[in-house]
Formats: sequence, structure tokens, C-alpha cells
Amino acid sequence: MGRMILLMLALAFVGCERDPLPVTCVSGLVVTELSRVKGDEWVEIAVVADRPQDLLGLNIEAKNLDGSALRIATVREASGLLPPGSRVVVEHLEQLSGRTTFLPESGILELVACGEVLDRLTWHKMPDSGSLALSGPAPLDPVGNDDERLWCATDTPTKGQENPPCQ
Ligand SMILES: [Ca+2]
Repeated sequence: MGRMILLMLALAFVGCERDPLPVTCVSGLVVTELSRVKGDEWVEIAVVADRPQDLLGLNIEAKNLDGSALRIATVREASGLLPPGSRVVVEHLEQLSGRTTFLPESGILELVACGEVLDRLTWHKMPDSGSLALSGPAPLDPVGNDDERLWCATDTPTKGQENPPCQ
């Protein structure tokens, strides 16, 4: 019995060494706004979990509508615990992914943590300036924000703040 516990402990240590991601996986996030302004691409994320979340280890993945050209931006620094209901902006997605551009004009964005897709969003036309924003009163959940009619292009982004209703 004692030997088995030792072995399990050893495996646990190996696991820690190889896996830089946190043991607790971030969850309960939805995308509320995104911008593909060249050199300053960002995504606004709302915390809809019932407990605070740290974005460390979150993968933000973008690809074309046909699934090609996958780009992955990984959050490698602790964000600190973000309270339920708060909004956070992850900036410079292009730099985080090691590319010059990140978000395609039409495509798919996924928030992925520990292999689980927390939210998936599809769009067919994102402007080169301003942002694409979820209409203010829209339901903040991973399914409720899927309807493209709830999203609108805006010249006045509200980075880190609640979105106004689409006009
Ligand atoms: Ca906003």
C-alpha cells in the first residue's frame, strides 16, 4: 500500500513538471466583443461562472469558416481571479499566437480550456475597424450568444464594459 502511494506521488510530480497549465481549469466564459484592428486584435470575455475565474491556460482559437488556418493564442500569465459578472479583455491576440494577424474576416472563434470548448462563435463579416459586439440585452451564455443577428459592427468599441444594444 505504502509503495503504491509513493508511486502515485511520483506520478503526480511528473505530471506537474510536464504540464504548465493550472490544475483548476478555467470555465464559465463567453465572448461578448471582438476586434480585428490590425496590430491590436482583442477579444472581450464575460465571466458567467458562479465563482471567480483566472484565465491562465485559456486557449483562444480562431479559424476560417471551413476550419482551415487554425490560430491559437494561449493566456500564459495569471489574470488574477475575475469575479462573476466581470468582463476582461485579452489584447494582442496576434502576438499571443505568434502571428501578424489573428481574427479572419469571416470565421470561428473558440474559447478552449483543458480540451473543453467553453464558447464557440461564428461570424460572416467582421469590420477592419471598430469591433463586432454582442447586443447589450442578449443572454450571456455560450448558446445564447450564438445567433449572429444579436451581433453588430460598431465604430465605438466598449472594451471591458457592457455593450450597448445594437442599433
Ligand atoms: Ca464591451
